[in-house]
Parts: sequence; C-alpha cells; structure tokens
Amino acid sequence: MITLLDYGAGNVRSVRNAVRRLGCEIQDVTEPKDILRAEKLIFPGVGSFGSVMNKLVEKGYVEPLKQRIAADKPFLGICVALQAMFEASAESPGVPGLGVLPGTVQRFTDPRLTVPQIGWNGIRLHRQCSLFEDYRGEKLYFVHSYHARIEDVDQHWLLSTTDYGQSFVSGICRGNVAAFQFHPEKSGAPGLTILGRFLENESITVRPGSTTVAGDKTHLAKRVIACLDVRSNDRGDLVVTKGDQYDVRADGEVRNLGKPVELAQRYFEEGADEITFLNITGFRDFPLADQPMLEVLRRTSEKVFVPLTIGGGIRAFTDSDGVFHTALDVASEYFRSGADKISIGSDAVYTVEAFLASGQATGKSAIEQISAVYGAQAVVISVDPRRIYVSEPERTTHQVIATAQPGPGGERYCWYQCTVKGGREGRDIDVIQLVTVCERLGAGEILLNCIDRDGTNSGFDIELINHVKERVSIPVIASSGAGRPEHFIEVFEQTGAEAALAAGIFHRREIGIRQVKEALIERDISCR
Ligand code: 1PR
Repeated sequence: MITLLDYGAGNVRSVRNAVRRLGCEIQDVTEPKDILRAEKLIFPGVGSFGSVMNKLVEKGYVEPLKQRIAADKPFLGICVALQAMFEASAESPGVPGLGVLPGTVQRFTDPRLTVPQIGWNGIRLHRQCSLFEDYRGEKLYFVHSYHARIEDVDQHWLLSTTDYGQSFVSGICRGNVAAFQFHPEKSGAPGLTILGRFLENESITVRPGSTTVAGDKTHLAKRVIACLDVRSNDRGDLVVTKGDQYDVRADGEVRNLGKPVELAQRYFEEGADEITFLNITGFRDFPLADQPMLEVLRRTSEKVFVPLTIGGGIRAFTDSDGVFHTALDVASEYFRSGADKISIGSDAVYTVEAFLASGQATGKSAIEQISAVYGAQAVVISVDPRRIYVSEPERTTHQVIATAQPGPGGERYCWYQCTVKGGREGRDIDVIQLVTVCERLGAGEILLNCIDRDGTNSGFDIELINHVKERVSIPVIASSGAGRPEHFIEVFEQTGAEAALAAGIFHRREIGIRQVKEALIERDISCR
C-alpha cells in the first residue's frame, strides 16, 4: 500500500497509474496524520514552488512532512517536491520551503540556454543506491526551469547530478528519504523500474561509489514526438485523422487513420519521447462537455508512461447552461485526466492581438492563468502559420525573411501569418509577434506547425524554424512536413529546435520512430 500526497495541484494521475501498473494499491493523504502514518509516501511535485508550498501550508502538511523526513520513514519526492526540500526558491521569493536542506533553488541563468529544460537527460550517480540497482545509464524525463545547486547539498544527501549548461542536483537521498528532479513515472521503462524498487523494497540502501559512467557530461536528447490529430468523423466516431495542408477530408470523408488510445500506445512502445493529441475541432465545442478527449487522456495515461500533451479548445467559455468556465478550469480538468502539458492555439492569437492593441498584459489570459498555477513548462503554444509572399520587405509591416524558396510569382521574401480555427482564418499578426508575446506572458514551449508543409512529406520549413528560434529562449518543437529520417537529421543539424514532431509518416507506417532514432544516432545527434 502506497500513500500519495495529492494536494490537487495537477497531473498526479500519471504517478497513480504508474504505481498501479507496478501492482500496488494507493491510498490518499486526506488529513495531516496520514503523512506520519503512511508506510511509504510519494510526494509528486506538480506546479510552481509557491503554489505547492501554499497548498501544503493550507492543508497543514508542512510539519508532518518535516517530522516524517526527520524520522527517516520511506519517502519519495518528485520534481518540485525535491525543490520543496530546500529553504526557498527563486521561483517564489518569500515563500519558505520545508528547509530540510539549506539553500535557495535557482533558475537556469545562462542566457544561451533554452529554459525550461524539457526532455530526456542522463544522470550521474555519485553513490550506489538500491533504487538504481537495474539502472544502466538510460536517459530520464526532466521538465523544469529551476534546479537545486550542488554546493547546497552535502555528501550525505547528494545522490546524482545532471548537466544542462551547468551541473545541478538531479537526485538526493539520505536513509529512506529520496527525491528526484526527473519524473520516474514519465520516464518509460527505466523510470518504472526505479519507482518499482521504491515500492517493493522495505528500505533504501546507499553505498559509496558511483555506478554509472556517463562520460564527461550528460546530454539532453533531441525529442521525437508523435502527433495525433483527433476529431469526430461524420458518423460520430472519434478518430485520428491527418490533413494535407490542414484539409483532413479525402473524397468528402474525414480520413480515418486509427483509434487515438491504440495509436498512442503503439508510439509509446516504438520509442516516442512524447505524445501530442490535438483535438482539431476543439475550437467549435464546449471543451468540458467534450468528454471523449478527457476519456482518451484517462485511458492513454494508464498505458503510456511518457509525457502527454493535449491541445484544442483550451480557452474560457460559457456553456449551454450559461455557466462561465475559465481557461484554468478547462486546463485543470485536462491535467487531472492525465495531461502533462496543454497546448493553446487560437486563444493565444486572440490574446496576443489584445496585448498588442493595449500594450499591456491583463493577467487574465489562458496563458497567464495556467502558467501561474501549473508553471510555464505546462503551457505550450501551438502555432499554425502560413507563408505570405511579398516582392519587397517594404510591402508589409510584418517581420519578413529572405527566402531561398521563392513564391509563385518569384517573390523572394515572405512573412508568416498566424491563423486561428485550424488554419481556416488568417489574422493580421505574424509568427514573431505571436511567439515573443506568448513567451513574455508565460508560455513554456512553442509547437511550430507550418500549414504550407503539413502532410507534404517534403521536410520541415527550416527557414521558419530558424526565424522563430532566433527570437525565443523557450523550447521549440519543429512540426509539419517530415517525410524521411533525413528530414529529422536536417532539422536538428540546421536549426536549434529541441524536438521534432511528425504525424502522417508514423500513422501510415512509412517510417518508424526507431528508424528515425537510428538515423539520428548515426549522425551523433543525442537521442533516447
Ligand atoms: O485553436 O486552441 O482549438 O487548437 C486547435 C489545434 O488543432 C491546434 O494545435 C492546431 O494546430 C490543430 N489543428 C487544427 N486543425 C488542424 C488540421 O489539420 N485541420 N492540426 C490542426 C494541426 C498540424 C500538426 C500535424 C503536423 C505534422 N495539424 O498537428 O500533426 O503538421 O503533420 P505531418 O507530419 O503529417 O506533416 P485551438
């Protein structure tokens, strides 16, 4: 029996599912005393440092947690839970942490770094630990902007470090108390094995001596993401579909490429680093009445132990009974159903338009609200741009690029127009305006589609990706146009994209995820 500290702050379903998958029963902490009574306690950190600590204070959990740790009772903290063990965090000045370890958790400050760190990185074990008995140096899943500093952690606590621009603490352990910056529940098979050791062994044992030879440094992998565009077909069945330049109909029918949960499971087994679901007609529906997507998430998260992103219809809305729901309500429901990140499309465009018109942030947009509660790393902006060619840069007020692929009239310049409603409506806003304002408002990642390339198998729009990458410091996922493994090599060698996403080639089994990874490894591109 495992006790879970679920303080209602985000996707705790993944931890629940992982524990169940490993054959254990779960009970929840319902009152402070449960924290001390529990045989084994998992503290899954979800959200920002401040929101986690405030919840712990509100529920009276702080003292029992400190007592449990002092009494050396089995404890496993994940992600922000590791950070909460310190005195404070730069993320939430003035909010005290548990103070089990000294020091303040810091943000990654190197301006050359993409922050948050999102993806699969290695760990270097500084001591042998029974939780890592079967660990062979596999990469594990991280998602964070803040990190614990090595100088704050003495040798009795330091378990592992990881490199991302600088070395930081990725694991601490003393007696039966352990905490990781990575997410074992989202780290595929090796993560489940680590978690399994905590569940099955009575205690944690640690001995001197490192067990992994990770070379000089650990490296963040480039991610390969499988994307499932989901909608109802004309018979009302929820299907994975795929468009050509966003047109998903062939012979008048919505293309049907499979069932969402089954396909997601296949991609997990084939080695996808992440799975994205886009509810492509979400802009039309009432998001919370759209139960099939929530159900898809719930069922997928029982079987898939890598990060899940969901997009489509994340916005504030008034339902058919006249009840108003904030975008935060909508996102919270998706997080509770198993999403690790939500992606915002049309609503981001409207938000940026309003921002550019007024020159100020309201604090009320979906991006700002969700980011404040769940952290920037949980907010992805899905951009649907298309090229608008111009003969001279002066022909538009928008930010143009000189392109090596001229337009139909031989135009040598273009700008990228943002669209809403699945590309159906172009707006007077360019991709640079969109991504820079979204980053400023608190978005943590850009999913950069390209309508011109979507479904063409002709390769990613390298010019677009470089154009955007130069202007943001959050991760960029290149999307649209993958047709061959060489396209993934190209996008990682010619741009700084952190991840590449594809749909059609995987659905139609033209190329497998393993084939893509093998091609990347052959070119020495770090991947999982
Ligand atoms: O506006 O917040 O409701 O979100 C709607 C979401 O649905 C957006 O993320 C938008 O990108 C997506 N979407 C809307 N209509 C379509 C469509 O195809 N008709 N799909 C659509 C976007 C692009 C990618 C695709 C890649 C890779 N599809 O998802 O997977 O282009 O494809 P490829 O590898 O086959 O080339 P909101």
